[in-house]
Amino acid sequence: MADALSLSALRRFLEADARRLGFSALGIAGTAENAAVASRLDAFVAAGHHGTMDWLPETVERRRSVEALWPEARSVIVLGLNYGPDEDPLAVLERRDRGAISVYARHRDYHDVVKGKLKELAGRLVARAGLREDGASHDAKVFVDTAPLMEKPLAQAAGLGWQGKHTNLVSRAFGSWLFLGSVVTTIGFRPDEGAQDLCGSCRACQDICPTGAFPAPYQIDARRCISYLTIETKAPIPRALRARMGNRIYGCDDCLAVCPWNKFASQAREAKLQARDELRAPRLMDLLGLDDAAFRALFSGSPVKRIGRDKFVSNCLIAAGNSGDGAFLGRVRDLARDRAPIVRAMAVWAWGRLDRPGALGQRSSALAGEGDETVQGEWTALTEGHRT
Ligand code: B12
Ligand code: SF4
Ligand code: SF4
Repeated sequence: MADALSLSALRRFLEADARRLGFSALGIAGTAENAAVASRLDAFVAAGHHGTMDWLPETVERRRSVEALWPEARSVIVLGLNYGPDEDPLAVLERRDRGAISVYARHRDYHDVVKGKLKELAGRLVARAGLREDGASHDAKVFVDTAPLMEKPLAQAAGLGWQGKHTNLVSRAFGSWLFLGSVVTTIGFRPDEGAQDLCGSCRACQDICPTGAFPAPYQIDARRCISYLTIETKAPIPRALRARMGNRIYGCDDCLAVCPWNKFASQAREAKLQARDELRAPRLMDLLGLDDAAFRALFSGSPVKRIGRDKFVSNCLIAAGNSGDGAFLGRVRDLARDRAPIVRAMAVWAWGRLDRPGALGQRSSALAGEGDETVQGEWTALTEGHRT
């Protein structure tokens, strides 16, 4: 096993290598369970705040601590990659003929970008680390987002920042714009000092949330978060929340963007995280016309591709319904005959918002030929006055 001196030399090597790879921040956390964090995870799940993300409760035991996930692990190297935007991400919300795609999805999928860097870092680290006490080689596993790991509490323990009242990690140097990734390893690095909460009396993120997704500061009810509604859930978006979504068609950045700590943020330097111009403020009319092939081509390499054309177009229909712009009517009416029920359902809702008398005029004949319960429900809701 590496001795104390070689551990500090290894840490210097690690930091230099992380900088070379373009990481913006690095810290080290231990692997033991933090009882407060674990009990808050339990409370989140018990309250049902995960909605349809069943993978969260299913992995609670492993998620609680790194020890539970991988007993041989001795430390967690937490890395942050700055994805600071080069323009005000909220400006597009005023342009009702456009769709707002959240900053994290305007470029290459960060999972691929961060994972590639983590693998390189971990491979080189293990190669330099020498042997463990039992003569075996050291080992390292890399995680970004999808593994059962509480990345934000780990990042806070590693000193990268604190979990703000919007529940994401806030960094003094990069504001809200850090992607997180971890290298979990059998190497026993000394953990860093955790970061202090610097939210103070601020509540800007709490006040701006369009859908009221924060039942209390530091707690999120994912079922009300536009990020969950537009990306994670396959269930139809509750009618009461649709009108509040405005033109947000993939994710949401409002609570992140208003954080005053962003004044210290800088633009992303990583070339793969530069916004693609066509994803900054795409025309809703064009997006509503996407078929499967055109959707896959437009979002090749982007995280948006993951939700598929039908869910994406259904999100765009909500934005069209919220636009108040009759120019969308023709396309919305066409989509009310789409092959995908989720698209037909949101087209009926958008039609009702843009031209209720016209939609009501089609209701009986459309219902007679409609076999899907969700779509039937949308036609029925038109007459019940559930228009929001
Ligand atoms: C599930 C998930 C979601 C869900 C739920 C969000 C959430 N806050 O949990 C949804 C789909 C809504 C979501 C949305 C987004 N996500 Co997300 N998501 C995750 C994921 C996979 C798991 C998070 C988790 O464990 N949630 C469960 C709850 C229990 O965890 P928690 O928020 O940490 O809960 C803590 C607080 O509630 C707090 N708490 C509770 N009560 C109290 C009381 C007090 C007094 C205090 C101090 C604290 C406190 O303690 C809990 C434990 O630490 C992580 C990746 C990962 N593996 O960690 C990415 C991750 C959190 N997401 C990320 C991003 C970028 C986003 C979005 C910005 C994307 C977008 N633009 O649309 C939004 C932001 C929405 C928001 N305000 O959180 C990044 C955040 C990076 C960062 N700097 O923090 C992560 C880390 C992915 C990554 N690898 O970079 N996400
Ligand atoms: S991402 Fe948007 S909807 Fe979700 S909590 Fe933040 S402000 Fe609210
Ligand atoms: S907006 Fe204010 S309350 Fe919210 S995370 Fe930032 S500093 Fe904390």
